[in-house]
Amino acid sequence: MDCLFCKIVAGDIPAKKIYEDDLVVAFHDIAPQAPVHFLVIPKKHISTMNDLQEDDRELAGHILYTAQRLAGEQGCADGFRVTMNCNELGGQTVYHIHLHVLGQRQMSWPPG
Ligand code: IU
Repeated sequence: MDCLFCKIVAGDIPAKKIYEDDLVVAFHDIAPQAPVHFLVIPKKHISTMNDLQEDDRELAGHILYTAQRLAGEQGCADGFRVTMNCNELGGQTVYHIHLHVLGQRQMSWPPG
């Protein structure tokens, strides 16, 4: 499968990884939108949030919990934002789900 993030999981494309376990990988975003901006992705290929299945509920929770834990480790315990874009209308550009974690700047609402 020609998926960029699957290649990062496999180690075929370099990424600044900050965490890895049997289910997820986290790495710094290549084009950071905040002083801290990393992505938490499942090792399993799931194209969009719409493709999550009931069996993926534990994995989805693990992604969220990993984001919280790493946000603290990256100095964002006081506040941070998580975002998962879904499909073109939601601003998704890479079709392997990823949770953005952004921190160390003031966030505003609504997002663009
Ligand atoms: P999006 O939610 O699908 O729009 O986010 C994709 C993100 O993946 C975006 O922030 C990119 O900067 C990031 N990214 C990356 O970290 N490494 C890459 O090799 C590529 C995209 I391509």
